[in-house]
Amino acid sequence: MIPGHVNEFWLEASEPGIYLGECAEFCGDQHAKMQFLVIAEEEEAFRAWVAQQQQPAAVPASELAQEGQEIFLGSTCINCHAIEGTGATGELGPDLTHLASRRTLAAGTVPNNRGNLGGWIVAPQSIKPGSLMPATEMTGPQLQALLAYLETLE
Ligand code: HEC
Ligand SMILES: [Cu+2]
Repeated sequence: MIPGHVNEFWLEASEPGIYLGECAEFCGDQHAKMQFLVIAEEEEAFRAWVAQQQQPAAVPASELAQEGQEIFLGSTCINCHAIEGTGATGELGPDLTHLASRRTLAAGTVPNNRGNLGGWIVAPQSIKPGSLMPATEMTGPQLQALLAYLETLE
């Protein structure tokens, strides 16, 4: 969160469960929208999750999702986002390789579903003013294809 400064911390959950974390120091406009979920699991389930998260993104199967991937790779998204297994290696924004497996978008701001994802892409500032993601203009059909692709990123 602080450019050039690496913070490390240790979380200890004594029982499996979902715990909500909050940024604890006022750090800017969207401080209230800086949450994170800690999902604590039994070791076996955790290891399976890690192995799954280390896989590159699956090649999209449907024609619509393939079209969406082309739109993603052909637009500014790749300046800021990486998707393992594709040519997208941007580092300014979150890695999207397993986007569809996340429960929320933009650091706990909204639930991760199709409506919020579409709204986020065309108008991130309306969901989180001051966010470092600019709006991307696209036609309705382009957005639908892009969403079909992003939803394959389990
Ligand atoms: C200039 C850099 C930039 C560009 C271009 C950009 N993004 Fe982002 N994106 C970001 C940043 C920074 C965030 C984190 C925003 C936050 O949480 O406040 C983000 C967040 C996201 C998220 C939420 C991810 C999560 O885990 O919460 C998605 C989905 C996303 N971007 C998709 C896209 C798509 C699709 C495009 C292209 C149409 C795109 N972005 C273009 C910088 C960018
Ligand atoms: Cu904060």
